[in-house]
Amino acid sequence: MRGVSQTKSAQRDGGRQERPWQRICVLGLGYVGLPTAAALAAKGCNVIGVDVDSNRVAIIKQGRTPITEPELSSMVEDAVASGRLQAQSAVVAADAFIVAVPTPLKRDREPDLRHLRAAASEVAKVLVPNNLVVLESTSPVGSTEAFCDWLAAARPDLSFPHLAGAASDIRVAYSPERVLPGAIVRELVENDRIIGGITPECGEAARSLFLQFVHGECSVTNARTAELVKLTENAHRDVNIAFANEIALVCDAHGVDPWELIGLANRHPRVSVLQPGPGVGGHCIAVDPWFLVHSAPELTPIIQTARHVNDRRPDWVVDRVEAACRGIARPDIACLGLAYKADVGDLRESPAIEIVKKLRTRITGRIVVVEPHIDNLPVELADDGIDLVDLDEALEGATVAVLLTDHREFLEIDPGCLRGKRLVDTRGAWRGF
Ligand code: SAJ
Repeated sequence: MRGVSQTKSAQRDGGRQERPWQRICVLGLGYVGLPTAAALAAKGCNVIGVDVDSNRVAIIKQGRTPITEPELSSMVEDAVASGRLQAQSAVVAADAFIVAVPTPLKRDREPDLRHLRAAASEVAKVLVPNNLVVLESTSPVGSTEAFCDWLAAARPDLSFPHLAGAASDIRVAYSPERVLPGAIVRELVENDRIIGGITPECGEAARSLFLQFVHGECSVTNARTAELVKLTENAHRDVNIAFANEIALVCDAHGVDPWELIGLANRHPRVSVLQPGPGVGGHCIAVDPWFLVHSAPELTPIIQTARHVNDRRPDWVVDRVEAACRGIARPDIACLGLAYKADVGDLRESPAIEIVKKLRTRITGRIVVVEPHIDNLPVELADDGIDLVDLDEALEGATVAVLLTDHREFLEIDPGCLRGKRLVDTRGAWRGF
């Protein structure tokens, strides 16, 4: 493994001198690909953003963004208006390709690499010598080498680094995204980056590409290490959240407030417990640890247990709501928050959705949802006779209020509005009410 660490300005200057990346094709215009494309366009690159979703392409072509994320809409608007970001559905020839397509799980929790394969087949059609291809999608260890194999099979006329080494026609590297939804634009620029080259030359080429807009340090290593770093980061967070959730169960059994307890434990100089909650959502932390488990089931008991601990949280919340409803013939339940975490509108893998669905099957009464970041409920809830209402309406009639997401709006609720209601607080925000 190689590690490179330089001063930030030296990195950036070095990057510029090494290799100019003028025309860049970004495959996948989602939470990672679109901000990356816009950031490169803002630095003067000509960026072709490609997505298989024609709706998404049409929205971006108008200078709008299909993703709600601070600062992103003005960035995309400027990039499209300047002509430096062009959205389309076909992959075209470029100096460098950035692949940021989804890598979901199959039903049996096996990593589903079909979007990566499709990207390889499209990129292979337009490759020319000296091109650079960088994978950003969170992927199982060995995926970048597999990607090289797919490219090489499609283009026997070109040489690839996993076989030809430093002399290869094409450079291939892996550089995982690390951005936090809710702060993507800032973190894309400020965070340190890990860059794993198939060869050291591939790593350096990719580093010079990212130094066009990254202010954080760019550390170069090999592709396998970079793939495993990404999976380790998210599994680490999942395990630590599971620890907090487990401690919360113990607190409950002893009649102790878990948030007070964690606050006090964290005053120890070497303790940093995370926060318990209704479960782990989002498209990353609830998914990526399975990539590690799938590759080494016998070696990962802690990671697997953490996943199960976090996955059981929604049932625990439903039990708590049921207990709160005891003695009320037809409770009016206000569920506050549907997004997977505070101040975003992202509902993917949100435990709040599972909780509301289970409440519907277990409790006879009215259930309303407040989610300030969406205009319509997901079909699965709307079909279940659940209404999306505003905060005032929800609290007015509610006998039971359940806090599922700690959005700013809910933290600012006047305690008087909750008086007389039975409260289930899964985020520790209404303590003392
Ligand atoms: N959560 C808790 N307790 C906590 C922290 C989080 O219950 O103390 C819950 C949240 O409510 C949410 C889930 O965990 O449901 C995940 O939220 P998050 O804010 O921890 O992470 P994500 O999924 O939004 O973003 C993560 C980040 N990874 C790490 O912090 C290691 C981000 O940097 C990654 O880029 C992102 O995954 C990704 O795309 O992989």
